[in-house]
Amino acid sequence: MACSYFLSTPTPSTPTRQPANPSTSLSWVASSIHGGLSSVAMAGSIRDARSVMTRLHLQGVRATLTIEPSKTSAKKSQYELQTLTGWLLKQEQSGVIDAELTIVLSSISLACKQIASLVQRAGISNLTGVQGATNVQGEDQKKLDVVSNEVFSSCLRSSGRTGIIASEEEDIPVAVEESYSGNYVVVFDPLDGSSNIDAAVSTGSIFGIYRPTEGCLANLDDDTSLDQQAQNCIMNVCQPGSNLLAAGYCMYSSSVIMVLSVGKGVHGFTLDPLYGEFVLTHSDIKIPSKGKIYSFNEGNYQLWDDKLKKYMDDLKDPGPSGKPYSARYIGSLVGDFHRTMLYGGIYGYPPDKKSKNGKLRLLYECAPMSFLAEQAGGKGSDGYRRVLDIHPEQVHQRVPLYIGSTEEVEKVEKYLA
Ligand code: FDP
Repeated sequence: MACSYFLSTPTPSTPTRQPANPSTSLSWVASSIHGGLSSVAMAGSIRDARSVMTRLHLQGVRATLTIEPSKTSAKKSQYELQTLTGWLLKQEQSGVIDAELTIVLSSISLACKQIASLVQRAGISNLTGVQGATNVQGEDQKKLDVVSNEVFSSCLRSSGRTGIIASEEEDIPVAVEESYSGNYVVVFDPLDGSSNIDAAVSTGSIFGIYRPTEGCLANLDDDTSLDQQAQNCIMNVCQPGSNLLAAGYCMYSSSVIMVLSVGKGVHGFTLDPLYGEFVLTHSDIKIPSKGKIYSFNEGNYQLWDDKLKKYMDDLKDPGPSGKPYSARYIGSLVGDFHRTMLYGGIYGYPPDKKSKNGKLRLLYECAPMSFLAEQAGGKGSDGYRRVLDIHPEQVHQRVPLYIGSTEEVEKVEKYLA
Protein backbone atom coordinates (compact mmCIF):
# COMPACT_ATOMS: atom_id res chain seq x y z
CA MET A 1 0.00 0.00 0.00
CA ALA A 2 1.29 3.49 -0.79
CA CYS A 3 2.34 5.34 2.35
CA SER A 4 2.82 9.01 2.86
CA TYR A 5 5.97 10.58 4.31
CA PHE A 6 7.56 13.96 4.86
CA LEU A 7 11.03 14.94 3.74
CA SER A 8 12.09 17.88 5.84
CA THR A 9 15.05 19.67 7.33
CA PRO A 10 16.00 18.05 10.63
CA THR A 11 15.22 19.41 14.03
CA PRO A 12 16.80 18.03 17.20
CA SER A 13 13.57 16.33 18.18
CA THR A 14 13.05 14.42 14.89
CA PRO A 15 15.34 11.43 14.60
CA THR A 16 16.44 10.35 11.11
CA ARG A 17 14.87 7.05 10.02
CA GLN A 18 15.89 4.93 7.07
CA PRO A 19 13.20 2.99 5.21
CA ALA A 20 13.55 -0.80 5.03
CA ASN A 21 12.83 -0.86 1.33
CA PRO A 22 14.32 2.05 -0.62
CA SER A 23 12.07 1.51 -3.65
CA THR A 24 8.83 1.68 -1.64
CA SER A 25 6.26 3.85 -3.42
CA LEU A 26 5.22 6.88 -1.39
CA SER A 27 4.16 10.46 -1.52
CA TRP A 28 6.29 12.96 0.27
CA VAL A 29 6.85 16.62 0.95
CA ALA A 30 10.22 18.33 0.49
CA SER A 31 10.72 21.51 2.47
CA SER A 32 13.78 23.66 2.98
CA ILE A 33 14.56 26.81 4.88
CA HIS A 34 17.09 28.08 2.34
CA GLY A 35 17.25 27.55 -1.38
CA GLY A 36 13.76 28.77 -2.32
CA LEU A 37 12.06 25.41 -1.90
CA SER A 38 9.51 25.67 0.84
CA SER A 39 7.04 22.77 0.79
CA VAL A 40 6.64 20.60 -2.29
CA ALA A 41 4.28 17.65 -2.20
CA MET A 42 5.45 14.80 -4.44
CA ALA A 43 4.52 11.21 -5.13
CA GLY A 44 7.31 8.77 -5.83
CA SER A 45 9.84 6.45 -4.29
CA ILE A 46 12.37 7.06 -1.57
CA ARG A 47 14.97 7.15 -4.37
CA ASP A 48 13.13 10.22 -5.74
CA ALA A 49 13.31 11.78 -2.31
CA ARG A 50 17.04 11.12 -2.15
CA SER A 51 17.61 12.76 -5.53
CA VAL A 52 15.84 15.89 -4.26
CA MET A 53 18.16 15.76 -1.26
CA THR A 54 21.15 15.63 -3.55
CA ARG A 55 19.88 18.67 -5.46
CA LEU A 56 19.34 20.56 -2.19
CA HIS A 57 22.89 19.76 -1.13
CA LEU A 58 24.23 20.97 -4.49
CA GLN A 59 22.36 24.23 -3.91
CA GLY A 60 24.20 24.55 -0.60
CA VAL A 61 21.24 23.64 1.57
CA ARG A 62 22.08 21.48 4.56
CA ALA A 63 19.24 19.01 5.01
CA THR A 64 18.85 15.45 6.15
CA LEU A 65 16.33 12.91 4.94
CA THR A 66 13.72 12.52 7.63
CA ILE A 67 10.79 10.28 6.90
CA GLU A 68 7.58 10.40 8.89
CA PRO A 69 4.11 9.11 8.19
CA SER A 70 1.81 11.84 6.94
CA LYS A 71 -1.17 12.59 9.17
CA THR A 72 -3.33 13.98 6.41
CA SER A 73 -2.73 12.25 3.09
CA ALA A 74 -3.45 8.71 4.47
CA LYS A 75 -7.10 9.76 4.71
CA LYS A 76 -9.38 8.47 1.95
CA SER A 77 -10.72 11.27 -0.18
CA GLN A 78 -14.46 11.76 0.16
CA TYR A 79 -14.59 11.83 -3.64
CA GLU A 80 -12.86 8.47 -4.09
CA LEU A 81 -15.39 5.99 -5.52
CA GLN A 82 -14.89 2.40 -6.57
CA THR A 83 -17.35 1.84 -9.40
CA LEU A 84 -18.40 -1.58 -10.62
CA THR A 85 -16.61 -0.87 -13.92
CA GLY A 86 -13.38 -0.01 -12.11
CA TRP A 87 -13.74 -3.03 -9.85
CA LEU A 88 -14.28 -5.37 -12.81
CA LEU A 89 -11.18 -3.97 -14.52
CA LYS A 90 -9.18 -4.61 -11.35
CA GLN A 91 -10.40 -8.22 -11.29
CA GLU A 92 -9.37 -8.53 -14.92
CA GLN A 93 -5.93 -6.98 -14.31
CA SER A 94 -5.28 -9.37 -11.45
CA GLY A 95 -6.29 -12.37 -13.56
CA VAL A 96 -9.41 -13.31 -11.56
CA ILE A 97 -11.65 -12.95 -14.63
CA ASP A 98 -10.89 -12.54 -18.32
CA ALA A 99 -11.86 -9.65 -20.59
CA GLU A 100 -14.78 -11.62 -22.04
CA LEU A 101 -16.36 -12.21 -18.64
CA THR A 102 -15.84 -8.54 -17.77
CA ILE A 103 -17.96 -7.64 -20.80
CA VAL A 104 -20.70 -10.13 -19.90
CA LEU A 105 -20.86 -8.77 -16.34
CA SER A 106 -20.95 -5.18 -17.62
CA SER A 107 -23.80 -6.04 -19.94
CA ILE A 108 -25.70 -7.59 -17.01
CA SER A 109 -25.15 -4.43 -14.96
CA LEU A 110 -26.58 -2.40 -17.83
CA ALA A 111 -29.64 -4.68 -17.99
CA CYS A 112 -30.10 -4.23 -14.23
CA LYS A 113 -29.99 -0.44 -14.54
CA GLN A 114 -32.64 -0.54 -17.26
CA ILE A 115 -34.88 -2.93 -15.31
CA ALA A 116 -34.46 -0.79 -12.18
CA SER A 117 -35.78 2.23 -14.04
CA LEU A 118 -38.67 0.23 -15.54
CA VAL A 119 -39.60 -1.11 -12.09
CA GLN A 120 -39.47 2.36 -10.56
CA ARG A 121 -41.76 3.80 -13.22
CA ALA A 122 -44.02 0.74 -13.60
CA GLY A 123 -47.08 2.43 -12.10
CA ILE A 124 -46.61 5.53 -14.25
CA SER A 125 -45.92 3.83 -17.56
CA ASN A 126 -48.69 1.23 -17.33
CA LEU A 127 -46.32 -1.67 -16.74
CA THR A 128 -48.14 -3.16 -13.75
CA GLY A 129 -50.50 -6.13 -14.05
CA VAL A 130 -50.44 -9.29 -16.12
CA GLN A 131 -49.39 -9.71 -19.70
CA GLY A 132 -52.15 -12.19 -20.45
CA ALA A 133 -49.91 -15.20 -21.08
CA THR A 134 -48.46 -17.93 -18.88
CA ASN A 135 -44.86 -19.10 -18.88
CA VAL A 136 -43.72 -22.70 -19.37
CA GLN A 137 -44.27 -23.32 -15.67
CA GLY A 138 -47.90 -22.28 -15.88
CA GLU A 139 -47.38 -19.01 -14.00
CA ASP A 140 -49.11 -15.82 -15.11
CA GLN A 141 -46.54 -13.59 -16.73
CA LYS A 142 -46.58 -10.01 -15.54
CA LYS A 143 -45.99 -7.28 -18.12
CA LEU A 144 -42.70 -6.50 -16.41
CA ASP A 145 -41.63 -10.18 -16.47
CA VAL A 146 -41.85 -10.07 -20.25
CA VAL A 147 -40.20 -6.67 -20.67
CA SER A 148 -37.38 -7.50 -18.22
CA ASN A 149 -36.70 -10.72 -20.07
CA GLU A 150 -36.40 -8.74 -23.32
CA VAL A 151 -34.03 -6.25 -21.70
CA PHE A 152 -31.83 -8.92 -20.09
CA SER A 153 -31.69 -11.04 -23.24
CA SER A 154 -30.90 -8.15 -25.55
CA CYS A 155 -28.10 -6.84 -23.29
CA LEU A 156 -26.54 -10.30 -23.21
CA ARG A 157 -26.97 -10.80 -26.95
CA SER A 158 -25.41 -7.48 -27.84
CA SER A 159 -22.43 -8.14 -25.56
CA GLY A 160 -21.32 -10.64 -28.23
CA ARG A 161 -19.82 -12.83 -25.51
CA THR A 162 -22.79 -14.99 -24.61
CA GLY A 163 -23.32 -18.26 -26.43
CA ILE A 164 -26.46 -19.52 -24.69
CA ILE A 165 -29.06 -17.90 -22.50
CA ALA A 166 -31.57 -19.70 -20.31
CA SER A 167 -34.28 -17.66 -18.65
CA GLU A 168 -37.18 -18.36 -16.34
CA GLU A 169 -39.37 -16.81 -19.00
CA GLU A 170 -38.19 -18.94 -21.95
CA ASP A 171 -39.33 -22.54 -22.48
CA ILE A 172 -35.90 -23.75 -23.51
CA PRO A 173 -32.39 -22.26 -23.54
CA VAL A 174 -31.55 -20.30 -26.66
CA ALA A 175 -28.36 -20.10 -28.66
CA VAL A 176 -27.29 -16.53 -29.34
CA GLU A 177 -26.65 -15.75 -32.99
CA GLU A 178 -24.73 -12.52 -32.34
CA SER A 179 -22.13 -14.33 -30.27
CA TYR A 180 -18.62 -13.94 -31.70
CA SER A 181 -16.44 -14.77 -28.71
CA GLY A 182 -16.69 -15.84 -25.14
CA ASN A 183 -19.74 -18.00 -25.61
CA TYR A 184 -20.59 -17.97 -21.92
CA VAL A 185 -23.70 -19.76 -20.75
CA VAL A 186 -25.86 -17.34 -18.78
CA VAL A 187 -28.86 -18.47 -16.73
CA PHE A 188 -31.16 -15.84 -15.26
CA ASP A 189 -34.46 -14.93 -13.73
CA PRO A 190 -34.98 -11.40 -15.09
CA LEU A 191 -37.56 -10.35 -12.51
CA ASP A 192 -37.86 -12.54 -9.45
CA GLY A 193 -40.61 -11.81 -6.94
CA SER A 194 -42.68 -10.12 -9.62
CA SER A 195 -45.93 -10.78 -7.72
CA ASN A 196 -44.73 -7.86 -5.55
CA ILE A 197 -44.49 -5.38 -8.43
CA ASP A 198 -47.98 -3.93 -8.27
CA ALA A 199 -47.48 -3.09 -4.58
CA ALA A 200 -44.04 -1.53 -5.23
CA VAL A 201 -42.35 -4.08 -2.94
CA SER A 202 -38.77 -5.31 -3.54
CA THR A 203 -38.00 -7.49 -6.53
CA GLY A 204 -34.75 -8.55 -8.15
CA SER A 205 -32.90 -10.18 -11.04
CA ILE A 206 -30.76 -13.29 -10.44
CA PHE A 207 -28.04 -14.64 -12.74
CA GLY A 208 -25.39 -17.31 -12.98
CA ILE A 209 -22.58 -17.63 -15.54
CA TYR A 210 -21.03 -20.89 -16.67
CA ARG A 211 -17.95 -21.59 -18.68
CA PRO A 212 -18.37 -21.80 -22.45
CA THR A 213 -18.75 -25.41 -23.47
CA GLU A 214 -18.06 -26.97 -26.80
CA GLY A 215 -20.98 -28.52 -28.58
CA CYS A 216 -23.39 -25.72 -27.93
CA LEU A 217 -22.09 -22.97 -30.15
CA ALA A 218 -24.69 -21.25 -32.26
CA ASN A 219 -23.54 -21.66 -35.83
CA LEU A 220 -26.43 -21.00 -38.14
CA ASP A 221 -24.35 -21.89 -41.19
CA ASP A 222 -23.78 -25.51 -40.32
CA ASP A 223 -26.13 -28.37 -41.07
CA THR A 224 -27.13 -28.97 -37.48
CA SER A 225 -30.89 -29.00 -37.21
CA LEU A 226 -32.48 -26.57 -34.78
CA ASP A 227 -33.73 -29.49 -32.76
CA GLN A 228 -30.25 -30.83 -32.27
CA GLN A 229 -28.99 -27.38 -31.45
CA ALA A 230 -31.71 -26.95 -28.85
CA GLN A 231 -30.77 -30.32 -27.36
CA ASN A 232 -27.15 -29.26 -27.17
CA CYS A 233 -28.12 -26.04 -25.46
CA ILE A 234 -30.18 -27.85 -22.86
CA MET A 235 -27.32 -30.25 -22.17
CA ASN A 236 -24.87 -27.40 -21.75
CA VAL A 237 -27.12 -25.35 -19.54
CA CYS A 238 -27.76 -28.27 -17.20
CA GLN A 239 -24.56 -27.92 -15.21
CA PRO A 240 -24.29 -28.21 -11.43
CA GLY A 241 -23.85 -24.96 -9.50
CA SER A 242 -20.35 -26.04 -8.50
CA ASN A 243 -19.33 -25.17 -12.10
CA LEU A 244 -20.46 -21.55 -11.74
CA LEU A 245 -17.84 -18.95 -12.68
CA ALA A 246 -19.84 -16.03 -11.38
CA ALA A 247 -23.26 -15.35 -9.93
CA GLY A 248 -25.18 -12.46 -8.51
CA TYR A 249 -28.40 -10.59 -8.13
CA CYS A 250 -29.66 -7.08 -8.45
CA MET A 251 -32.24 -5.95 -5.92
CA TYR A 252 -34.78 -3.27 -6.85
CA SER A 253 -35.76 -1.81 -3.49
CA SER A 254 -35.35 1.48 -1.61
CA SER A 255 -31.93 1.34 -3.24
CA VAL A 256 -30.81 -0.67 -6.25
CA ILE A 257 -28.06 -3.02 -5.13
CA MET A 258 -26.06 -5.42 -7.25
CA VAL A 259 -24.41 -8.24 -5.31
CA LEU A 260 -21.85 -10.27 -7.14
CA SER A 261 -19.24 -12.99 -6.79
CA VAL A 262 -16.62 -14.05 -9.31
CA GLY A 263 -15.45 -16.79 -6.97
CA LYS A 264 -13.42 -14.56 -4.65
CA GLY A 265 -15.86 -13.40 -2.00
CA VAL A 266 -19.06 -11.44 -2.37
CA HIS A 267 -19.26 -7.72 -3.04
CA GLY A 268 -22.22 -5.33 -3.14
CA PHE A 269 -22.56 -2.22 -5.33
CA THR A 270 -25.26 0.40 -4.84
CA LEU A 271 -26.57 2.29 -7.83
CA ASP A 272 -25.89 5.98 -7.38
CA PRO A 273 -28.97 7.58 -8.95
CA LEU A 274 -27.07 10.80 -9.59
CA TYR A 275 -24.15 9.28 -11.50
CA GLY A 276 -26.01 6.24 -12.86
CA GLU A 277 -23.08 4.09 -11.68
CA PHE A 278 -22.91 1.11 -9.36
CA VAL A 279 -20.56 2.03 -6.51
CA LEU A 280 -18.86 -0.44 -4.16
CA THR A 281 -20.67 -0.15 -0.83
CA HIS A 282 -20.48 -3.67 0.64
CA SER A 283 -16.98 -5.07 0.32
CA ASP A 284 -16.38 -8.76 1.09
CA ILE A 285 -19.78 -9.55 2.59
CA LYS A 286 -19.74 -12.34 5.19
CA ILE A 287 -22.94 -14.00 6.44
CA PRO A 288 -22.92 -14.16 10.26
CA SER A 289 -22.42 -17.81 11.28
CA LYS A 290 -25.80 -17.76 13.06
CA GLY A 291 -28.74 -15.41 13.29
CA LYS A 292 -32.16 -15.32 14.90
CA ILE A 293 -34.31 -14.49 11.88
CA TYR A 294 -36.23 -17.09 9.88
CA SER A 295 -37.85 -16.43 6.54
CA PHE A 296 -40.39 -19.06 5.40
CA ASN A 297 -43.91 -18.82 3.98
CA GLU A 298 -45.62 -20.17 7.09
CA GLY A 299 -48.97 -20.12 5.32
CA ASN A 300 -47.91 -23.55 4.06
CA TYR A 301 -47.30 -24.92 7.61
CA GLN A 302 -50.16 -27.44 7.49
CA LEU A 303 -48.78 -28.85 4.23
CA TRP A 304 -45.29 -29.44 5.64
CA ASP A 305 -43.67 -32.64 6.79
CA ASP A 306 -43.84 -33.28 10.58
CA LYS A 307 -40.06 -32.93 10.99
CA LEU A 308 -40.17 -29.47 9.49
CA LYS A 309 -43.18 -28.52 11.63
CA LYS A 310 -41.21 -29.54 14.74
CA TYR A 311 -38.24 -27.40 13.59
CA MET A 312 -40.53 -24.41 13.08
CA ASP A 313 -42.26 -24.91 16.45
CA ASP A 314 -38.87 -25.00 18.17
CA LEU A 315 -37.77 -21.75 16.52
CA LYS A 316 -40.77 -20.09 18.15
CA ASP A 317 -40.00 -21.50 21.57
CA PRO A 318 -38.57 -18.64 23.68
CA GLY A 319 -36.40 -21.17 25.62
CA PRO A 320 -34.29 -20.15 28.62
CA SER A 321 -33.22 -16.85 26.95
CA GLY A 322 -36.88 -15.78 26.67
CA LYS A 323 -36.31 -14.67 23.06
CA PRO A 324 -37.67 -16.73 20.19
CA TYR A 325 -36.51 -16.26 16.59
CA SER A 326 -38.06 -13.38 14.61
CA ALA A 327 -40.06 -13.98 11.43
CA ARG A 328 -39.39 -11.85 8.33
CA TYR A 329 -40.87 -12.78 4.96
CA ILE A 330 -41.17 -10.42 2.00
CA GLY A 331 -42.08 -13.16 -0.48
CA SER A 332 -39.33 -12.00 -2.82
CA LEU A 333 -36.31 -14.29 -2.84
CA VAL A 334 -33.80 -11.56 -3.64
CA GLY A 335 -35.02 -9.28 -0.83
CA ASP A 336 -35.30 -12.09 1.71
CA PHE A 337 -31.89 -13.50 0.77
CA HIS A 338 -30.21 -10.07 0.81
CA ARG A 339 -31.41 -9.45 4.36
CA THR A 340 -30.27 -12.95 5.39
CA MET A 341 -26.79 -12.28 3.95
CA LEU A 342 -26.42 -9.08 5.94
CA TYR A 343 -28.15 -9.96 9.23
CA GLY A 344 -27.76 -13.74 9.34
CA GLY A 345 -30.48 -16.34 9.89
CA ILE A 346 -32.18 -18.66 7.44
CA TYR A 347 -34.37 -18.42 4.35
CA GLY A 348 -36.30 -21.52 3.36
CA TYR A 349 -38.66 -22.70 0.70
CA PRO A 350 -39.43 -26.29 1.70
CA PRO A 351 -41.35 -28.98 -0.15
CA ASP A 352 -44.97 -29.47 0.84
CA LYS A 353 -47.90 -31.74 0.06
CA LYS A 354 -48.77 -29.67 -3.04
CA SER A 355 -45.23 -29.10 -4.37
CA LYS A 356 -42.92 -31.95 -3.53
CA ASN A 357 -39.81 -30.04 -4.62
CA GLY A 358 -40.82 -26.65 -3.26
CA LYS A 359 -41.27 -23.69 -5.55
CA LEU A 360 -37.83 -22.33 -6.40
CA ARG A 361 -35.90 -23.22 -9.54
CA LEU A 362 -32.50 -24.83 -9.25
CA LEU A 363 -30.72 -23.29 -12.23
CA TYR A 364 -31.47 -19.62 -11.94
CA GLU A 365 -32.57 -19.21 -8.32
CA CYS A 366 -31.16 -21.83 -5.91
CA ALA A 367 -27.74 -22.46 -7.51
CA PRO A 368 -26.67 -18.80 -7.97
CA MET A 369 -27.90 -17.91 -4.46
CA SER A 370 -26.10 -20.93 -2.97
CA PHE A 371 -22.90 -19.93 -4.79
CA LEU A 372 -23.18 -16.47 -3.18
CA ALA A 373 -24.03 -17.96 0.22
CA GLU A 374 -20.95 -20.19 0.16
CA GLN A 375 -18.72 -17.39 -1.07
CA ALA A 376 -19.95 -15.34 1.90
CA GLY A 377 -19.19 -18.15 4.36
CA GLY A 378 -22.76 -19.49 4.58
CA LYS A 379 -24.54 -22.56 3.23
CA GLY A 380 -27.19 -23.55 0.70
CA SER A 381 -28.88 -26.95 1.12
CA ASP A 382 -31.94 -28.82 -0.12
CA GLY A 383 -32.28 -30.21 3.41
CA TYR A 384 -29.97 -33.16 2.79
CA ARG A 385 -27.24 -32.11 0.37
CA ARG A 386 -25.33 -29.13 -0.89
CA VAL A 387 -27.37 -27.35 -3.58
CA LEU A 388 -24.24 -26.73 -5.67
CA ASP A 389 -23.74 -30.51 -6.00
CA ILE A 390 -27.16 -31.12 -7.54
CA HIS A 391 -26.91 -31.98 -11.23
CA PRO A 392 -29.95 -30.47 -13.00
CA GLU A 393 -31.99 -32.86 -15.10
CA GLN A 394 -34.33 -30.21 -16.44
CA VAL A 395 -33.95 -26.53 -17.16
CA HIS A 396 -36.84 -25.42 -14.96
CA GLN A 397 -36.34 -28.04 -12.26
CA ARG A 398 -37.43 -27.07 -8.74
CA VAL A 399 -35.61 -27.97 -5.53
CA PRO A 400 -36.25 -27.26 -1.85
CA LEU A 401 -33.97 -24.55 -0.49
CA TYR A 402 -32.58 -23.75 2.98
CA ILE A 403 -29.99 -21.02 2.79
CA GLY A 404 -28.13 -18.58 5.02
CA SER A 405 -26.01 -18.81 8.17
CA THR A 406 -24.07 -22.07 8.35
CA GLU A 407 -25.25 -22.97 11.86
CA GLU A 408 -28.89 -22.31 11.00
CA VAL A 409 -28.81 -24.39 7.81
CA GLU A 410 -27.10 -27.24 9.66
CA LYS A 411 -29.76 -27.00 12.36
CA VAL A 412 -32.65 -27.55 9.91
CA GLU A 413 -30.69 -30.39 8.25
CA LYS A 414 -30.49 -32.12 11.64
CA TYR A 415 -34.26 -31.88 12.13
CA LEU A 416 -34.89 -33.26 8.62
CA ALA A 417 -32.37 -36.13 8.88
P1 FDP B 1 -42.67 -14.73 -7.41
O1 FDP B 1 -43.56 -15.92 -7.55
O2 FDP B 1 -43.39 -13.50 -7.00
O3 FDP B 1 -41.79 -14.50 -8.63
O4 FDP B 1 -39.72 -17.87 -7.23
C1 FDP B 1 -40.51 -16.83 -7.29
C2 FDP B 1 -40.93 -16.20 -5.97
O5 FDP B 1 -41.64 -15.03 -6.20
C3 FDP B 1 -39.76 -15.84 -5.05
O6 FDP B 1 -39.12 -14.65 -5.37
C4 FDP B 1 -40.41 -15.79 -3.72
O7 FDP B 1 -39.49 -15.99 -2.65
C5 FDP B 1 -41.42 -16.88 -3.80
O8 FDP B 1 -41.73 -17.06 -5.18
C6 FDP B 1 -42.66 -16.54 -3.05
O9 FDP B 1 -43.52 -17.61 -3.09
P2 FDP B 1 -44.80 -17.71 -2.12
O10 FDP B 1 -45.74 -16.66 -2.57
O11 FDP B 1 -45.33 -19.08 -2.33
O12 FDP B 1 -44.35 -17.49 -0.73
